[in-house]
Amino acid sequence: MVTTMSDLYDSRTDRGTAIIARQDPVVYAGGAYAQALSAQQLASYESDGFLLIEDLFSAAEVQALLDEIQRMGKDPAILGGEEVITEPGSDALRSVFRVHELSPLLNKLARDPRLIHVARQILGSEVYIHQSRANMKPGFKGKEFYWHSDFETWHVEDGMPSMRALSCSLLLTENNACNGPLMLVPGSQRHFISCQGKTPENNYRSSLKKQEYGVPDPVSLQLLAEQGGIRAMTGGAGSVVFFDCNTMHGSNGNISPWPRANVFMVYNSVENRLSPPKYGLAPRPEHIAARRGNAALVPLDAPATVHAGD
Ligand code: 6CS
Ligand code: FE
Repeated sequence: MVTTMSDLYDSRTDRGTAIIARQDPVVYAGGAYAQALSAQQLASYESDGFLLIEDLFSAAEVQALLDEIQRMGKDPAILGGEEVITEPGSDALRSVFRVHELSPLLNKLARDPRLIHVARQILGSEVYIHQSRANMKPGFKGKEFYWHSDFETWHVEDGMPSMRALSCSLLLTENNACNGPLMLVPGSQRHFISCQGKTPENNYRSSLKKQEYGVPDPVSLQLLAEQGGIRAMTGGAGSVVFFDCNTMHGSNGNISPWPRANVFMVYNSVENRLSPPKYGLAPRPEHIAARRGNAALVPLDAPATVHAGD
């Protein structure tokens, strides 16, 4: 007889929608694994499911990163690759994935002490990059990202076992009320919304332009928003938002003239490496969900290791 462990976070089965209480911590190991956030910042992250830190990067650092992303967005070698996603209905650049491996400057950003130590502290272990991307949200053309929990997708489509990952979004332009800032639902990280609909093969080919599966139902969304409200992550370039992998979020289209460019690093715990995807789905490509490139990242300020014979 084959017995299978039931999945705590079942989603996209033929059952209806459901709200399931989170069984995983939000802050691991009491937040003692690394020292980056104050006790107050950590408590705020734990209760809201996110934390906005303004002006974490200087104007010069942001400019260098923006220049690099804009250069990548014009590089024929990159434009011809599968890492590039265009906006639905136009050729405008929506996202570039795997930026931490396409660019040495972005690789350094992934290992920057201001980001990686926050991830290590919250996740209570060493970390690696599960996914990185630049989202361009160009003026007039940038389309919305509908409400979703990243974990719901990563659990079903990538086989991520637990809620032990977080995203960090570095604002490369000002994010204001008009250009489609990230919106988060405080407290939503404590509820897993099980979604309806069976995932088609190769879903990522369309989902990264417009998500159709893993979309939460309106009743659950209304409940979450009534409990926690909705907070828009507006701030100047150089600000950073850290948010839990299960925090409900989305953003509106950008009909303003001002681009909204952000770079995302998704840190996953080395104790939460990917299993096979659910329901026999084929694994998504490496540039969307790292399986091979999952060695612990070395922080930029880590003491140099002494090799035998040195
Ligand atoms: O499918 C994914 O992994 C991506 N999709 C969305 C809408 N957000 C998270 C992630 O970048
Ligand atoms: Fe997301």
